[in-house]
Amino acid sequence: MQATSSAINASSTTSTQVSSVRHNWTLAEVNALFALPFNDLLFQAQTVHRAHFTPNEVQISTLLSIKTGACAEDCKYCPQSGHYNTGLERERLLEVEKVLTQAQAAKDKGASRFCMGAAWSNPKQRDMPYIIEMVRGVKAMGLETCMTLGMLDSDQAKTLATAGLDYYNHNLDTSPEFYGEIITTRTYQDRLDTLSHVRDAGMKVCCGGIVGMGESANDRSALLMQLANLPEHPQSVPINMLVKVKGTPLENVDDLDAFEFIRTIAVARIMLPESHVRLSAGRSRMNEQMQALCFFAGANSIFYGDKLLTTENPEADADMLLFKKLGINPEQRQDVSDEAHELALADAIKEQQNPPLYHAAG
Ligand code: SAM
Ligand code: DTB
Ligand code: SF4
Repeated sequence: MQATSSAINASSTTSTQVSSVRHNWTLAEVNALFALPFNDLLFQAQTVHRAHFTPNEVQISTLLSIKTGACAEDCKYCPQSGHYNTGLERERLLEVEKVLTQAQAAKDKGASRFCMGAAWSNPKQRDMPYIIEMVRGVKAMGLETCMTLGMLDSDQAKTLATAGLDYYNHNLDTSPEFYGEIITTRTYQDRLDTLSHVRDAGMKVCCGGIVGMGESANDRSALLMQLANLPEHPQSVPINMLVKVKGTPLENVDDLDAFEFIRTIAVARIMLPESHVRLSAGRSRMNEQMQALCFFAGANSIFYGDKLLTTENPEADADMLLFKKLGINPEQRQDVSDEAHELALADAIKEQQNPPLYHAAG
């Protein structure tokens, strides 16, 4: 990609200017950042990063699939969609006790946040008591909690917030223009509505997307523009590289150029200066040097543990070794202490003394 004259203007903008939190990005401005010479872009991203975060710290989250496969949605990238035959073994909602055992193992391995994901379009009311027990139990262990359960209505968002859920993950996935090529069973607006329920309920938002799905460079810019122009920047922004799974419609899509991926991280860092940018799915196919460049470009969060939801992730030991080589330290959890959370914690500790719930429904 060649540097254009507008890109040169973006390059000469001072880091103070580019690092302010803005919600009025234009596509031309985002494209100009992407078009910067690689070193100029990475230098700018690293400068913004250092203005907002402790350098050499990376937040680590561990994922668990609490309900696997047979999803009603038709997301073309997803091994869990019931529309495609990926040979994935379906699993009903896990028992609360099993989830807590996994959370403890993640904590023992050093994770500060535990993210629970379900292959649902949206949670059903009958599932909510179990979900709430999971949030309370994981919180009581001193871990931050995150869930991704599909669309939420405003009551469900409030219920989860009251139970003490810290983060809700719901991705925009791609640009509004490319979205219809990837998902037909729910709209972009449905996603924006869920995000607004999550924000209104007072939870932190984890929202990002996937690249490498055959989208154009303009689509990547438009996705970042959507994220940065939300009423509040998501506190956490996962940038996933498509994991190509056999049986999904995207299994044979062309690889995205590695530099284009690193540029996407850098532009995200500049546009979302106060957000944690997560180097998310796809790390298993990235070598150490590529991951190191992503950290230099401003990624400061990863999924940690040898499995994402259903696909592989680097071994935890390999990640710790990489951190050691790079002088990176895992970020300590940021303490959240509001009244609702304190109450949830006390409740959870009390409920730990009662027998756990077992779930029969799917
Ligand atoms: N079912 C819920 C939903 O979609 O809202 C939550 C779980 S879903 C698996 C969470 C996110 O995982 C998706 O929005 C997508 O961004 C990401 N994801 C799923 N399959 C992926 C793949 N093959 N490669 C990269 N990211 C993927
Ligand atoms: C996100 O943005 N990426 C994670 C998490 N949020 C839930 C999921 C990645 C899933 C990759 C495919 C799989 O393992 O099933
Ligand atoms: Fe279902 Fe989520 Fe996969 Fe889409 S991404 S098919 S909603 S599990």
